[in-house]
Amino acid sequence: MNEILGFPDGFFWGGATAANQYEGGWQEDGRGPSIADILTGGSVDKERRITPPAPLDGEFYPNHEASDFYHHWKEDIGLFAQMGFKMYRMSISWSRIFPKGDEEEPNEAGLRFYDQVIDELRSHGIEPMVTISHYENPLHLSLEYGGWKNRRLVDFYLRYAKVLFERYRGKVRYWLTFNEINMLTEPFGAYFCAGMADPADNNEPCRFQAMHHQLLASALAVRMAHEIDPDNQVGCMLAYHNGYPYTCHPKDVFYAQQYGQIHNSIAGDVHVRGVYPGFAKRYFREHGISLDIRPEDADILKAGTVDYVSISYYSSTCVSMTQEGELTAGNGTANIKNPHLEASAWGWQIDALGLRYVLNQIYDRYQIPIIIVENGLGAADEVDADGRIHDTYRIDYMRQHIVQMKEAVLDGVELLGYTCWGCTDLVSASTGEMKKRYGLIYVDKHDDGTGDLSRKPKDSFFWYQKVIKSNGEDLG
Ligand code: BGP
Repeated sequence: MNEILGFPDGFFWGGATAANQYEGGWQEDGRGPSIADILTGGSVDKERRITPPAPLDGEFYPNHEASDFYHHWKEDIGLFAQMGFKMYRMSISWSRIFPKGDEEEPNEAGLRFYDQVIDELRSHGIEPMVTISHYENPLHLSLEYGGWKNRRLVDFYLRYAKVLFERYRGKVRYWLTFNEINMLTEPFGAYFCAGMADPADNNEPCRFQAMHHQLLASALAVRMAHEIDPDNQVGCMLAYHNGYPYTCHPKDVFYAQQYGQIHNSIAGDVHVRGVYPGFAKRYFREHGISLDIRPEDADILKAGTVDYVSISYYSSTCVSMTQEGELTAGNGTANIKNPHLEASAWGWQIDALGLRYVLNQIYDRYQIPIIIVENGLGAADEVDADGRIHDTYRIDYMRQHIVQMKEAVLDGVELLGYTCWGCTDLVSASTGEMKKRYGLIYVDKHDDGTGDLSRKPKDSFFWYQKVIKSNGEDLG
């Protein structure tokens, strides 16, 4: 028996971004508006607002320019290469390719932008991983069709996915169909995941219906990707909700199990096993959720299971039957605070061991490869008097998590890669702030829209460079 003693050769170290939060160029070269373009800025105590059907005069819309990757792609990829990235997870802006989403023909100028990006990555030996849909439906699909509660979006999505699979055949091998599809179990997901702008649609039946349509679209896309190129590897992406029982009362323990089943495993099981689990059926029945699932859907789901699972993991919380206890924020959630953990300035509790726990849990359940495609610390970095950014807290966060990833690998988890979130500073999805920075590369851009967009490596940049060079052995 060969024992694994560390990260495997060829481990995909890298970083991740999403077009809507990073790219900017919102009206360039024929791009149409997306749902992210009508989201105002916000802050930890001021909610972002959705302002359909168009941006309002006098409001600030942080995603319009974002970090302007649209004009800095060559420089940014050069910096990724300097860090030694093996993989870069990016997303493609759907409305750059199909400005309204329901056209027959794609926008060639939009594709040309990604041609350059993908070729540049490959020229540096960086494997691109593409998220096909990351929080940015074309806005027209929301206004005209009501977003993903409408089954017609499945066809529009497949037309778009086909263009990408054909265009990037042989150049992109790793794909993700939908970012954090299971956020649809939370109110946050109605708009971000499904583009359902009407508040009346933000209820469980609509959100699970939208999820069903996305699961169908995903399964059909997996099959299509394999037909177009058998080398394609298509994964799902789950925002992994890690909710510990708040007490050892069996009711709390059981509640925590159910919490994980609903929030992680409904979407995960359909993606990986191709069927809805029994507890989903019971949950739907007992919560008055009656979905439009057609007879042909079972075969579609069964025939389009994913090749690997990817997750975002930032923090953990506690959950309890009684719902009593002080609440704290997490990615798309607010649950009970854990007295044993510290938190980021945004209240997200830092729990590196939780990552090992989660990786084992997922691998025990599915036994297919896993990639961590988001992890990192959102912090209000400042440029110091010496002109540098000393983000030791981010280094500590990443170090602790990488230590636990290695433990999970030693536990036998088949972990293929790690792309830290927001490797270059970008707009926060939940708050719309630039101030909540995740990057190893600083971008001179601020919440009032000022800044010259110049890039500067932070201390974490040089630390991560060493980590990658040593394949995760030198974490000093
Ligand atoms: C995930 C999203 C990302 C990202 C990240 C951090 O939910 O996939 O788009 O933004 O979380 O969250 P936030 O930006 O809200 O800090």
